[in-house]
Amino acid sequence: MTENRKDYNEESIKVLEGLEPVRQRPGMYIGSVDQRGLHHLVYEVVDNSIDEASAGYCDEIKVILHIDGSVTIEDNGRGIPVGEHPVAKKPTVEVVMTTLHAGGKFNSGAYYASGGLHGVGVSVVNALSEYLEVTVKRDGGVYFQRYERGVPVEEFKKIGTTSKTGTKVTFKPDPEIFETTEFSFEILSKRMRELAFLNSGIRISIADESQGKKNEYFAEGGIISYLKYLNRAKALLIEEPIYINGTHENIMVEIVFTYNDTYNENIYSFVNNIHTVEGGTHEAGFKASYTKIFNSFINRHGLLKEKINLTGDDLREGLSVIISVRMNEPVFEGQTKGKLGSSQARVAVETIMNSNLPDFLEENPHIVKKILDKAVQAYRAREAARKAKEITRRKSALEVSTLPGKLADCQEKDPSKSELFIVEGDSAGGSAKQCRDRRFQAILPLKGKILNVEKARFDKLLSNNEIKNIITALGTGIGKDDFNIEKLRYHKIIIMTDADVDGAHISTLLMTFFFRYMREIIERGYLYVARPPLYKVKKGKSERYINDEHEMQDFLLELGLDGVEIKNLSQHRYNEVFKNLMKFFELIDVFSKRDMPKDILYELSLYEDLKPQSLNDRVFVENMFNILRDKGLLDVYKKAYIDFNPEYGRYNIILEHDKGMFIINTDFIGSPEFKELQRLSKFAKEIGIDNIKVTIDNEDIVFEKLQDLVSYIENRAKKGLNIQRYKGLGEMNPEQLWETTVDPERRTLYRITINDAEEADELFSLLMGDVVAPRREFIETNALNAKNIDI
Ligand code: 0RA
Repeated sequence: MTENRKDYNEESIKVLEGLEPVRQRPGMYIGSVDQRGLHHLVYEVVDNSIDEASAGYCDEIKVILHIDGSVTIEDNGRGIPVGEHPVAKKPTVEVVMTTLHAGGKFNSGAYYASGGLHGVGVSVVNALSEYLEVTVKRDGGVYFQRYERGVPVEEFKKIGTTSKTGTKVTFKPDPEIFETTEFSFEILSKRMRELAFLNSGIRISIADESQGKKNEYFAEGGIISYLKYLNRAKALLIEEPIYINGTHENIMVEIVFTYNDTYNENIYSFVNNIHTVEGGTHEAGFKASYTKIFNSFINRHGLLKEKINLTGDDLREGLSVIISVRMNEPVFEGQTKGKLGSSQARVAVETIMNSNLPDFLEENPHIVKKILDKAVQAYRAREAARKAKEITRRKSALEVSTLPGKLADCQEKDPSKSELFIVEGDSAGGSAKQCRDRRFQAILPLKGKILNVEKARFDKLLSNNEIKNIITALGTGIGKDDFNIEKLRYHKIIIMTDADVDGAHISTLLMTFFFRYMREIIERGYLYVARPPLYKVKKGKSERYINDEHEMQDFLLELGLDGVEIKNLSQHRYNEVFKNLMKFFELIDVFSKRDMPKDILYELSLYEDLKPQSLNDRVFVENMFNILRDKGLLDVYKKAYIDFNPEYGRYNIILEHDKGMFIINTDFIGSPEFKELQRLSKFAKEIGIDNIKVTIDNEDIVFEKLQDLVSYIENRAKKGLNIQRYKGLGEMNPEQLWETTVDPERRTLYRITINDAEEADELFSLLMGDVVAPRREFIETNALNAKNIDI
């Protein structure tokens, strides 16, 4: 990858322009300001670390999601150059962080190929962050700078000494810019796994501090092991995947493929580590050359006795392939920029295929035989289906095309104003029919489980009644030649199932169906899942539906605080103060589960003015140490002492116990988690730390400890309360179903993305496939958080 490398140093980073345009038109730089754009911020920084790894200088990348919504990306690469930039006369780190395109990536020649959908550099991340902090270890020093909304708020400076190298970036996306600022551990994990497979030899970990979750990825076999991973739940026709690679006109091509026993083709393609969901020139090149090479091989050797013409579709039935291309300045097209447009990639893929695959086929006749057997089977099935379809076509030409009897259609004819609910079960379907607004809402009930689309070939799928009903209701037709999105009768298709395992199964199955056979419906954003309320709560005679955990907390607090009077807190503060106190103690609990001492955390969070810089001052640290000791909080430790750490030039408190140690240092005091504790502790100070006087239902009570009061209020709410985890749609009468799930004004819908559907598809193979081990593993790892199955 580095054949064209020039020396890369301060000089090769060019200064272009300031960051204001980025904040003014963020979409131009990161695509969008929704969840997608938000996650791209992380990818942008990680891609820089991956570049370091590709250049051979980095083998470890850590991603940490923090409690305040910030994220840290740390690598052990060379570190951003810390010297003065020769042109800008400023520290190079500051130039890299505050200047557009200063990463050197647009300076062709320095990096051979770099990642990042937009390849815009970390400065864009900086511009779009409420704050960003960078720590660089390089040239024997530790350097630090902080920025807010892209502007430095302090000098770039050396804060310590070290023999290590690397870059650590922590940033918090700006809520003024992004529609949502909540990172998804799952989405990021999936990407990190993908990156670990695409760049073998790098150890990539991702942790979520607030949930105490952690994943680690490391793959030695590159895309070969990725292909095996993707097919782990499937029976393979060819045990050892076929791997082809080469370089053509400066474009690196890697291809690996195998066959499984399903009837689908699965093509995963990448350009510079970016998953091209919509395919493009590299996929087209693969398909064209694959068909051509096989057909000329068959002809040359006279392999097929009958004169049949195998199409690409026949040859690719059951094919599972990964195509990875690396090139300079790829061009992306399509609705979501997920399609490669560069024509050179097509040529490169075809060239590499032509110079490798024919030889492989010559040398491996037994593999060729397996592939041809499968393709001939596909051919025969396709011929049979074509004949059957011709008959049904002729028949339906005579009949008026009739909508399924079970469909309760709407009056509206304009698809953009019409909705279709696909409802699990006849009884919920009945309720939905009663409560809907028939002017624009149509209902289609489904009976029980629909067909396993994974294991069905196209013709069998079409003979299934439930599937047939869906297809006719939608009006689009199905299959390569017949599907027409312009004929779609509803632009909102809403899957509505029970919140139990069966319901999850059915919605997974439906998503898989749409993903495989009507992908465009998902791409256009027409597919949704209904979100019925999570809980039904009853107190006395009143009943209420609750949509999420937040609403539940609000409701419990409202009940718990009813009839309570707190002496030194004014009434209008009750709700906010208690909400934050509940968070405060929850957070301490989370910490303590990770072996941090509850009582010390509590004490430290109340300590005035405790900042990382406080640790510069030996006297300050000694005072703090003495307070902890005098309160008896250090008694449980085998050894407790103050130590000096040169990396930050600061004093640390080290507490040793039998199993390990707890260290109060810069990393801990400066962590977003500790800062959040400090923020929340203000509410504790507002109400009082101890001996809190309270009147409850006209009775005076003194709570010695704050935590006791908070738990008391929490438990008080739950008395006499009937909380029912809401399971079936059938538990609601039509009126309730309308209020909670069907009424556009009050319901919550979740729009399915291609990513969701792809995951559903994968999950589906795991649950339905023939291979037992991964299914067992899946069920075991998910048994603990089974509630997540409720979609
Ligand atoms: C500019 C130049 C060099 C490396 C980097 C930036 C760099 C950026 C990031 C962002 C996250 N991790 C990073 N690691 C490196 C090249 C340095 C050299 O030539 O020594």
